[in-house]
Amino acid sequence: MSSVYFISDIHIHDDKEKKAQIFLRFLHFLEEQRTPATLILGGDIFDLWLGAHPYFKNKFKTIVEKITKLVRSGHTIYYFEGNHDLHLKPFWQDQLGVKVYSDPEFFLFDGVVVRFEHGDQMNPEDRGYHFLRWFLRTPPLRWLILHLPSWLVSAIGNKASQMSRQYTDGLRDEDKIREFMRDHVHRVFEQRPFDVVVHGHVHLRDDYTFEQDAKKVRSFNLGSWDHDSRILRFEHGKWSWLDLT
Ligand SMILES: [Mn+2]
Repeated sequence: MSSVYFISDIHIHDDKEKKAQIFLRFLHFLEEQRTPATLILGGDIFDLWLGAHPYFKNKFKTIVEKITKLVRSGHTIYYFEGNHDLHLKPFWQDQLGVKVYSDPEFFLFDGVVVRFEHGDQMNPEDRGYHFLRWFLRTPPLRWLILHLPSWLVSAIGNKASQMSRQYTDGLRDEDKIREFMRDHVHRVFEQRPFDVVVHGHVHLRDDYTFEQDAKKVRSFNLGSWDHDSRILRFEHGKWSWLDLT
């Protein structure tokens, strides 16, 4: 099968910043490949994207145009909602043809069972966030986010995004993050096994191999684009990091 690429947590603020340019260069590289690829956008690609508002479509116009071209030329793109980009279906799925997920999903790539999730449900102690996640996805809130005027949504969203960042920065005990991340992986493996699990959200790049139920399992965290720009690639049965920095 063709190559599969996993990207998350770029946190793009606008089309012109360096991270956005690197991402666009990568999308351009995909466009030039002879065989269509599979691209998994793992959430928090944008620092803020809510619903289908023209505000976001205009702000990230060049990226949207590039993704539209990729879908039209046969590439498969999946978008997992993060905690900075949500209620994506009306625009990203219904208009652009990108399949949107808001929960973990299983894929079969070259006979390898891969579980993907954004990763915002990995920390069981994070009860406040789990409530917020549920609340933001209830029908009334969904309706509000989709129908409030763009300026109001972006104002509220920017504030929420700031708070979320302060929260993430405040929690930089890397050993602790690694611990709850790996605990989570063992726990979900018991619910439904896989060969590889890929996640993002905690901004801590990780490549962890373990054995469970006599099976060798691998877990990747995609890290963030704060210091470098890496993409995880699955090609010809092998996993590797692609450094775009
Ligand atoms: Mn996140």
